[in-house]
Amino acid sequence: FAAAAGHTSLALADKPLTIGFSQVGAESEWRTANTVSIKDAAKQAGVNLKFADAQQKQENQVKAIRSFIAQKVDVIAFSPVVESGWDTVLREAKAAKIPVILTDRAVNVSDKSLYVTFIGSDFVEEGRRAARWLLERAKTLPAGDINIVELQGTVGSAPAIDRKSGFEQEIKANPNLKIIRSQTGDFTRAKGKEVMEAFLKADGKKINVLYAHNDDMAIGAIQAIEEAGLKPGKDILVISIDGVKGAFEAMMAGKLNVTVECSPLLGPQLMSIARDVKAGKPVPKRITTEEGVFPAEVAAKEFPNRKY
Ligand code: GYE
Repeated sequence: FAAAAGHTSLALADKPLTIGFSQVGAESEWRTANTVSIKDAAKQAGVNLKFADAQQKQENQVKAIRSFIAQKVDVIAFSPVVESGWDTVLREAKAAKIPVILTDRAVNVSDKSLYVTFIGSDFVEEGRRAARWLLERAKTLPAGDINIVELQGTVGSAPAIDRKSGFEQEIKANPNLKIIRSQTGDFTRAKGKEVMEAFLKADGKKINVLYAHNDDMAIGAIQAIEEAGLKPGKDILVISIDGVKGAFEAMMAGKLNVTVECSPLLGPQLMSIARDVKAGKPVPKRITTEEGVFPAEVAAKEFPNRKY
């Protein structure tokens, strides 16, 4: 061992950064792409990544974070499934002097020093963008009420809360736009389909527009619309958020009208910020992802450029 001592100290100096990451789950195409991005970026950056999938359950995330604290990781990062209920475990991380980075979703804590930074999209703006597309489209529709049904994301999650409020703020500009039903589909295809079936049973032909908080729920709902003998994209306009490949395919098939982009490719940014945090460099408290809006008309042209 003595002979190897020199190597050992070198290895210690180069000790790779260890990040404990608690992921929400695998509920959507978005989430799968996000996980791939984080794992790939960690590999590329030589980061030792401890990855835990919480299967959409906050209690599993709390457990994962506690285990990262026990393992004394350098940095804890996580995408909080819901906004509230994080104070205790984040205080434990702070007491252990382990910095916390939020990715993708925000938390609602009174003490903002419980996390160093939040990297992710502006979900309120995404909701506004979805509504703005509809406000424009509404100008071409016959006069009278435009009945909207809404598929919300996971109850209590930042994207569900914010996408709802951004959309509602904006559609007020046209009093004919009315949300007649709104229910959660938990960001999954299966639930999106199930809830849309219930909407169709209740209101059938009255429904003019579906606003889904993510593409997966929209894709599930499209199936329900077709099974009900209606044409998604025509009889019922379909608006969603994320911009995953499945959404572009649905647009090219004429079944989805628009998707508002929300990028899951947060891995590289997370690795470089984690390094800065570990090195004691100051980082911005909020890092907002830049994204666009893709209506069906540009889907075929944009499809080859899509990375998720
Ligand atoms: O829109 C949805 C996913 O938090 C932005 O979570 C993310 C959302 C995304 O399941 O597809």
